[in-house]
Amino acid sequence: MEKMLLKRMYPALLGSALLFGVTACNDDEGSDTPSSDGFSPYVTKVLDYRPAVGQFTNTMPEYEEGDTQEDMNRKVLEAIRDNRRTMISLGGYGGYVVVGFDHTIENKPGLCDFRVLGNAFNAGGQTEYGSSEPGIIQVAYDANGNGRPDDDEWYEIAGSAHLGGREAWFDELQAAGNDIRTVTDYRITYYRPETETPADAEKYIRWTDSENGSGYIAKNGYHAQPYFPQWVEGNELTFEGTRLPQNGLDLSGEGNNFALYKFAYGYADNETNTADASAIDIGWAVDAEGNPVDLPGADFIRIYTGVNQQNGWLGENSTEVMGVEDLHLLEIRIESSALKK
Ligand SMILES: [Ca+2]
Ligand SMILES: [Ca+2]
Ligand SMILES: [Ca+2]
Repeated sequence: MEKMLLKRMYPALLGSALLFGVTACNDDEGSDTPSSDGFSPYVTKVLDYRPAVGQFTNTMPEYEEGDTQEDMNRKVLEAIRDNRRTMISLGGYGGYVVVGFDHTIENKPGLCDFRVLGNAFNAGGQTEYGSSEPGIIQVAYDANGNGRPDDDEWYEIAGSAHLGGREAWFDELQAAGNDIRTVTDYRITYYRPETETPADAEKYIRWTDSENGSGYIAKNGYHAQPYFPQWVEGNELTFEGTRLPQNGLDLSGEGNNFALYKFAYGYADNETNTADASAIDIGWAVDAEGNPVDLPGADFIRIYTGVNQQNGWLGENSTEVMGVEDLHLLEIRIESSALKK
């Protein structure tokens, strides 16, 4: 227990290391293995799971009649804890999950600190695109030590398309009609459908957004269950956050071969789980004005679907999550500067 407390406190001490004349960083090198300190490198808590509307909502994980929010949180935890790697879906834009750990994921200077596992893959023979459904990542350091992520403790990881960043494919996809803007303070509302068997499947669940946009989540032929999260009360579902550029391009021109282009770094479910570019440096966290913040670590991580786009028969862009890994506990060393090319 004492060791646990020390470990828990350690990141908080880092910020004041100079005051004490401590060169603590080096002492800790190499000791962060699961076997020596007993901490899990994986998710140990699910605080909230609120997917948006989507073709995998209510099935990943499965909603059963009568399930409450707590039941769904527990099902998500059963899926993604302990390296189980069972996929959960966050649905369309804005859907999110909030997870926690049995320790603080340390923010080591110059190094990536964790990665969110998803199901992104490259199309055959391609490095630029495949299935990339980027989730935006936020981190919270429990500064007031109350065991909860308070509203003023959240900071967003500024990935490659944040802060005016551009991707190599922007021009090509803009020419194809995609909205390639990154919009901060974006807000979307989905409306509960009146029927599960719409006469026009393309007009199944309506949404409106803060950009004066509106549209529908279509019901496709592969997934017949309700797409509106069934344990959520009320007829509207609203999400807010940053909205990323639309990264889906129909290569066929006939709606049957969608390439989902990859962002350079800093998102979930965007790169393959083994690629360095799927790793995240807590040092990339920024405040609401885009200024860097210097966090000692992360106690909680929130992931939300970052793109609002329908991709033909693929359906809506939805971030999937299979877990989170503390790279330091797993002794995986990835220098973050190498990812920011
Ligand atoms: Ca770091
Ligand atoms: Ca707190
Ligand atoms: Ca995915």
